[in-house]
Amino acid sequence: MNLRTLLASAALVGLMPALAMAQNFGAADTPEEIDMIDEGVEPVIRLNPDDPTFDIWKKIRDDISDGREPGPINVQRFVGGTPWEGIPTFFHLPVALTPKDLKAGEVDVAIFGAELIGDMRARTFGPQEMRNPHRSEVYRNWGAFAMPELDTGLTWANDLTVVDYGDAPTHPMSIDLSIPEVRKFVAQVAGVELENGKRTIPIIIGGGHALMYPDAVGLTDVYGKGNLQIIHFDAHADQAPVGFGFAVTHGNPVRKLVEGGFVKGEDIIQIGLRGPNSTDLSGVAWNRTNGLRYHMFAEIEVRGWQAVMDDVMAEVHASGKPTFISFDADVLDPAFAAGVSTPEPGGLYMREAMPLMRRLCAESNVVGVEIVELRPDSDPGYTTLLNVKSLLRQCLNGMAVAKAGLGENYYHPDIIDDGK
Ligand SMILES: [Mn+2]
Repeated sequence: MNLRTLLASAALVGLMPALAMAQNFGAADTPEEIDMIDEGVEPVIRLNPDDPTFDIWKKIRDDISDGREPGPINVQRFVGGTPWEGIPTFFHLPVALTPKDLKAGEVDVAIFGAELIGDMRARTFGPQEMRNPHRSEVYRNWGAFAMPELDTGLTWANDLTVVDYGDAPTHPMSIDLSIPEVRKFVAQVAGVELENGKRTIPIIIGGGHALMYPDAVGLTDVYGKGNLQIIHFDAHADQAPVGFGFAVTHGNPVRKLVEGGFVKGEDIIQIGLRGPNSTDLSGVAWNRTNGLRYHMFAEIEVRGWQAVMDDVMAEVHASGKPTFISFDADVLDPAFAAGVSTPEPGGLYMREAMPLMRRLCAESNVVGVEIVELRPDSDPGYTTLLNVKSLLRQCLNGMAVAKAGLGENYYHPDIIDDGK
């Protein structure tokens, strides 16, 4: 049973007293002679800074820039190639390792991984499997052979400068130690100023949804507290009032961002909430009190997807604030994305998610994107990766539309019309 299930069911059927009772039984079962924690003392096991591996997970190599000019590094040997050969990076993109590389290369988008181990999410392998060319291939041949998307006719791989920026530093055992480092990492990428007056856009591949907290806070470090709009795709509301005593979990980043004053409730739009494990009516009341907008599946059922999508786009246009897209893959129906930590039937179809993702990345002032909760090893068909890679491509396609200065809901005229 995961945190969300536990909390939602406890809240819904009034099991909180039973949980408290279970804790008391646990305490009573512990013999006094082996109780090593004095009453009133925090049960903390101290870390050992003398351990030679204490900070190697976040210590940057001294020689990372030695013997080379700053800028993206193409690690592929040949001018072009097929998806199943070469060195696996996200979409076979060039690599960048430092903010100087991003600056020197005028990099529009830096894609990087972030695992947050702990929080009921072990190693998810989300980022590495997104690089893996033989797991659910998306046919983007590289170099001279890059192909356009057949809705805009644009080839984002050539129109944008996109790199694989490696992975954010995350502790192999502690979510708490990782969160401040991810925040700094995001802020460092988003802080890179480009000649065109824009900044590099970080795209974070997770990893659990606790990432939403350091990802959004890192963006507010650059764009200002209270100055960020979040489009939050999720089956779950992620505003749980509790989290086993932990400050940030996959179940509460929305509440923590609002309570911390980083993002205003009215600047959050949630899409796709459903099912018994999402939230309860007190959570819905919290949303309403704090001014969040939400488009639950019940609304989609009643009004239809097109009407809801039009409302989302109107809400996004009305705001105009720098936009962060938080895409929890469990918003998709498990038929399309079974490889997530908390699948919930009755979700978005790919054909619904694709145009909205493309339009958001084209028509909002998007400054950051995260795709989280990937757990490809629980999806033996790797359909999850196929679909999520495709959605990431649609976002990049949208960014190419924006960079080309093309209009609202843009389609290439030759592609929607056969000319007859
Ligand atoms: Mn989530």
